Amino acid sequence: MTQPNSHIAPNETAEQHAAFEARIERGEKIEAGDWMPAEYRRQLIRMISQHAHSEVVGMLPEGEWISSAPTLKRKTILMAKVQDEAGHGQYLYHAAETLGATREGMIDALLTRKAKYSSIFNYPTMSWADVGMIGWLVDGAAIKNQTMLAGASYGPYSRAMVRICSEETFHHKQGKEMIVAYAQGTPAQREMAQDALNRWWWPALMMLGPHDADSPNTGIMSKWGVKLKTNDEVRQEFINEHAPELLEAGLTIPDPDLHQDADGNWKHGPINWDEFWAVIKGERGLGQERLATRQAAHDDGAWVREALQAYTDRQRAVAAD
Ligand code: FAQ
Repeated sequence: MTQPNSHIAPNETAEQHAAFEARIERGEKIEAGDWMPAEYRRQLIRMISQHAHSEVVGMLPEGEWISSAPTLKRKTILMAKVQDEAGHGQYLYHAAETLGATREGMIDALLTRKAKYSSIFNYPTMSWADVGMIGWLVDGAAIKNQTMLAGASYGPYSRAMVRICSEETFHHKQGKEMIVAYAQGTPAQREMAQDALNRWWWPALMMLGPHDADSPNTGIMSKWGVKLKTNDEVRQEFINEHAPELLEAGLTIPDPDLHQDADGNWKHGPINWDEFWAVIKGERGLGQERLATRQAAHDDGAWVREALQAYTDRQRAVAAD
């Protein structure tokens, strides 16, 4: 007996799904006006909007350090990086809007916790070295994931990823440059870099999502050509690149079980998934504070939205006359 396809909505047919999947199989991009299963649309809105929220909330941990940057050069670089993240949020909200999501709906979902954002941004930035470690590890993990997503089957998302990845590559380089300099600097700088690695290593591994066996969305997202690699595959790529580089910089990775296997893959010890889920739910870390900050920014921006609406209404009235 053939298994019924649970992703076929009542008003969809198996033939429509087969034609859609054949397009993906041929490597065609799905564009905004094309027919797509309702579940494909739902999954993309979920993932792209959460990605957009992550970019915007992701401005907060680093933004806190702009006024305390040690030199003018470092301050300018950090300001540019934080502004880039706002731009990434903007591209991604637009990509989700091509699927029918509204900006108001997405922001409301963020502020009411119906939508998630990346766990990594609920960790505090406790020293200046955290800014470098975020660039090296968090942007490093984000790039591994997003280079894969640049090949995603949905055209507007994949094209946004190409632009975002080129900017994230610069972020990654500046973070690595900063940490390597501190790791080879004064004893106090070395200690600051090591302390930052101790706190960011495990959250960086977690941000790439639960193990494949615990990832309910990977199956359908892989079948429909959105995720071209699984969470564990991307995590392995991330560790293989970053573990040897961190060790070469003279730092110690805070995982006593970390080792290279016969195939040359760096294998990590057990990840604390209880911490991961608690951080996402806002039970640990800065989840409550981050959302309160976003809520305040949203409230403060109400007059801008009202002014834009008034301007649009007036333009429409003039056009109607
Ligand atoms: N945090 O079934 P899966 C950045 C949720 S951007 C919170 O494996 P999926 C740039 C997941 O949503 C970083 N929640 O899910 C930057 C799902 O819940 P749902 C963000 C997480 O979607 C750098 C549930 O767990 N990147 O860093 C997390 O197949 C520096 C089950 O998980 C993206 O968003 C997590 N870490 O795979 C900015 C990329 N992991 O929605 C500033 C796009 C999982 O069913 C400074 N997203 N969950 O309620 C993705 O690639 C995927 O969504 C994954 C998760 C890989 C994150």
